[in-house]
Amino acid sequence: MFIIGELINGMYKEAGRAIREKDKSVIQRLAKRQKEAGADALDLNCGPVSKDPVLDMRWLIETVQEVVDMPLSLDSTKANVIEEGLKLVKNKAIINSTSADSEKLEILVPLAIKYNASLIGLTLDKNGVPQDKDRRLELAARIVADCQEKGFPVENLYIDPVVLPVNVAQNQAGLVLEVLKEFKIISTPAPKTIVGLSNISQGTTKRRLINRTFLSMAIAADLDAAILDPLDEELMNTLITSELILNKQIYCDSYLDAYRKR
Ligand code: THG
Repeated sequence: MFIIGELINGMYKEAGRAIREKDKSVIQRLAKRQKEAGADALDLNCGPVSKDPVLDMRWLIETVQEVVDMPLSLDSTKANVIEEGLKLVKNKAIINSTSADSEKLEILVPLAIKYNASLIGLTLDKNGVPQDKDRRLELAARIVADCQEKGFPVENLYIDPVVLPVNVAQNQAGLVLEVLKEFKIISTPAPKTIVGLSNISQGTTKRRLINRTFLSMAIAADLDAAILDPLDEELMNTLITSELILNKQIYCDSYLDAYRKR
């Protein structure tokens, strides 16, 4: 499982304040702690209320790169924020994200090629997030076809079915688990799959329990990557144990410690 740490996001109170006040130490601590906890990459998101997202994204990238050297996921709905960010990323970049809209694909697929970045494609368009599997598959196929046409390697494409909170869209979680497997038969080679895990529990009172239960099920549905909170220790233990049970890690009595020491 490729783990993208979600904590540097203006949606969080602590990170939001640090971004507004340009408080480097808070962001740098979040970067180092997520890496130590097992993150393979860090998601950077200025948050919904950023007044100058280009400036904030540049500041986040530079601040994080002073203390860690790892792939960075540039999380913004604005293509120009991603484009300006890509110029600064030293390690690998992940574009988070494009939708299935042609205006987005026309800009972001060529940028992914130019910067040798990975690309996350959300199965949504101007009409919003589809509520059924067929429409999600159709939008995923549109993104895959566009990448193939433009010469972007589909192995570097992550399809995201867009996870909705279980308290407002309870029937969607099961559909997302099913469609994760179906994305794999769109093309050969297949695209990879990813979810924003914490979406599933937003607004609920049992957030961590819901997150780790859903993650375990998604791993059983062959999920390749997740944006999640790597500081949630029970979540990380569930992730490692799920991979063990699916024979993706070798069993020993101390498998949790062995995984962490890799
Ligand atoms: N797919 C992709 N990218 C994504 C998402 C996705 N990026 C953003 C998001 N979804 C994943 N990251 C988060 C980060 C925080 C929360 C949820 C998902 C979250 N935050 C608390 C809340 O809103 O309740 C903040 C509260 C606090 O201050 O503690 O839940 O799906 N490609």
